[in-house]
Amino acid sequence: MINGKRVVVVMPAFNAAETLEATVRELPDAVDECILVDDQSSDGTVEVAHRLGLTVEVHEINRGYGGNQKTCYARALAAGADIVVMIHPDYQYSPLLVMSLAGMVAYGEYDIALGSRTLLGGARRGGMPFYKYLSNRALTHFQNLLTGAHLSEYHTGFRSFSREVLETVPYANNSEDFVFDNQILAQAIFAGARFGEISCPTRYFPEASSINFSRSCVYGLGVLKTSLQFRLAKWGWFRSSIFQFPARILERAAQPISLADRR
Ligand SMILES: Nc1nc2c(ncn2[C@@H]2O[C@H](COP(=O)(O)OP(=O)(O)O)[C@@H](O)[C@H]2O)c(=O)[nH]1
Ligand SMILES: [Mg+2]
Repeated sequence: MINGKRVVVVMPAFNAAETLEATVRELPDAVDECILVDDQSSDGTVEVAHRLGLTVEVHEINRGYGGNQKTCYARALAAGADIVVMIHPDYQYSPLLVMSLAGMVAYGEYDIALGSRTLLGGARRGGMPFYKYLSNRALTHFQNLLTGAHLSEYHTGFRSFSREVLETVPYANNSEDFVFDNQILAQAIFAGARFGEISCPTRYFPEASSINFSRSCVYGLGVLKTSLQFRLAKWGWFRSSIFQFPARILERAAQPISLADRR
């Protein structure tokens, strides 16, 4: 609990048996519930999760990282979350900062808070490969131009959301693949959500990073497409399925006001 709000941590997991315990052990006591969704891991992720006392949900088929997050958010909302914090179970991000991210939303200042690896320059220090760093910076710059937001990065796997954001954005329409991460941020910007950021150390080691060069390229192209879709939707020229909002949001999306003002 923080400020009377129920904090639920969600972990989209795929072969995280080696790193899960280290991640969970650093979760602050104030976290109310931790839900792990397993996407048909072939290692002992599910057994470790049960042993650590997490709430566990197992996909019957491998759906992908985006499909995994869809289940994570649906389960967190069903579990009564006021604040949902996603952190990867690969110990790449710092669980010690979970309540910092949650607090930025729980006290009402922001609708979404991101743990940024590029703010204050931690990404390269943490071992992010140079090509990932370069594409992160280039894609972020491009997205900032097209969305008008000024985020330091769009690609972190460490985020907190208010319940209202997750009930507002049509994330079920998003990709089942990695670009889900990018689409949900674009949707939130479209809806006028208020974004906050903190710096977050990152750790790159073999178990923390499985996305190879070709999958990164597919992701990068998806990011470009998402940004263009955002711009077209914003101009009212073409609204792709990921920007199919209820009419009340569309009317107000024209003005950059916060979700909090929309009640
Ligand atoms: N559901 C699902 N998740 C995946 C898959 N591959 C990776 N992940 C998860 O996606 C997240 C990001 O992938 P990761 O390899 O750590 O990427 P990187 O750290 O950005 O290089 C991790 O939490 C993985 O567990 C997959 O095929 N399916
Ligand atoms: Mg990782």
